Amino acid sequence: MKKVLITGITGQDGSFLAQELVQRGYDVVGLVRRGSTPKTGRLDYLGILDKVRLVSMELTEFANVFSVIKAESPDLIYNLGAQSFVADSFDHPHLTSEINYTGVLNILEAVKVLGIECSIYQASTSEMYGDVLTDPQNEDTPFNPLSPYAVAKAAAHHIIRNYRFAYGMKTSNGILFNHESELRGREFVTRKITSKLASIKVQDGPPVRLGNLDSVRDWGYAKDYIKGMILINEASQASDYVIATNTIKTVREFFEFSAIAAGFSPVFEGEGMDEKCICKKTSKVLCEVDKKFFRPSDVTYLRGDYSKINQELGWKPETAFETMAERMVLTDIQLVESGNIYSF
Ligand code: NAP
Ligand code: G4F
Repeated sequence: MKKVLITGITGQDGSFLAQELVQRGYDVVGLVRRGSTPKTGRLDYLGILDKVRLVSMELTEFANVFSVIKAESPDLIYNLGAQSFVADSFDHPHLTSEINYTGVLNILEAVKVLGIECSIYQASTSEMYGDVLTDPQNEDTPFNPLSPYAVAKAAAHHIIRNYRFAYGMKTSNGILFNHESELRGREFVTRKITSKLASIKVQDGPPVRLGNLDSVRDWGYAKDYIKGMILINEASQASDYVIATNTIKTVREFFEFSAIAAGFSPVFEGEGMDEKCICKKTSKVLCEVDKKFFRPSDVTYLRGDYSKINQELGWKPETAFETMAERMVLTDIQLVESGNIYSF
């Protein structure tokens, strides 16, 4: 039985990946950092908390990373642990760099020094393309990052390639475009929208306050992307691959689809900071613009070309945008209605 180490197992991708690997019969070890409360809500929700082994590990502590990798001697590592919220990286650039870059270097050095034969997958990101230099973006598109998060991830991307070329290590980058789900963190715009629409619907909650409604993303469904990660880490040759849908929507469109799925009749009116979304049936204000949610510099357009992974490894997206938005909002309505408070 192959042993897999997953950093970031408590997050959206880590829990879906653990679920998929448990179903496929792997020995799954999840690395978690201590907090004042357990953060295993997603693993619990998926019913796999008792099917994985959790080990304490802080990515920024080299000695800790080294001893855990030495003790576990894994066949595969998925490095999904990160300070993953772009907006937060402007307030915590040092911390973001320590976790998102130095943490990766810690794993690479530990595996190199220990001489362990293992495949390493790094969670790279479309944010590295920043102010995009081609459309769509693929593996050859130069990076032009616009946040401390993206700068740290770009450095991590390069060090993963460097250890592949310099030491022949089996290290791959998955350059994933935004992917969402019912397990997405509530600070990201999609889940913020679906969870707040659910509270408007069920509890007559306040309008959703958002930043740039014109921002464009290539949004896919997280469970589809997990399958791509596994294909990358298990491929015979290490390489770098874009995972995306090659379709785009604005934040405004995501809001509209979700509001319709929740049973509202959304109409946007006004412009700029005065733009609002009203429900035609009830005249209730569903969304307002708030300058607090604009970033010092923002990535306003992303669209990924996934031809390489499609041709070489046979991956393609399976879930339509509308299906994903509907699934998210209906799950959030059900969570609010049942008073079921999971810690995610
Ligand atoms: P997420 O839900 O925010 O999960 C992040 C995980 O990293 C959590 O388990 C978190 O643990 C852990 N973590 C944070 N700091 C850590 C540290 N210092 N030491 C150990 N673990 C730490 O993120 P996600 O959406 O699943 O994304 C997974 C990865 O893919 C991230 O690296 C992200 O940057 C990258 N990515 C995501 C997307 C996307 O659209 N979702 C796209 C491209 C790339 P706690 O539970 O303790 O906070
Ligand atoms: O949902 P977001 O916070 O995701 P963002 O910044 O694209 O980052 C996510 O995807 C990356 C892949 O490209 C990952 F690497 C990263 O870890 C993370 O998973 O914001 C999406 C867009 C931005 O342009 C933002 O300015 O939505 C815009 N937006 C508008 N109003 C908002 C809001 N974003 C958030 N979080 N909250 C708002 O109220």
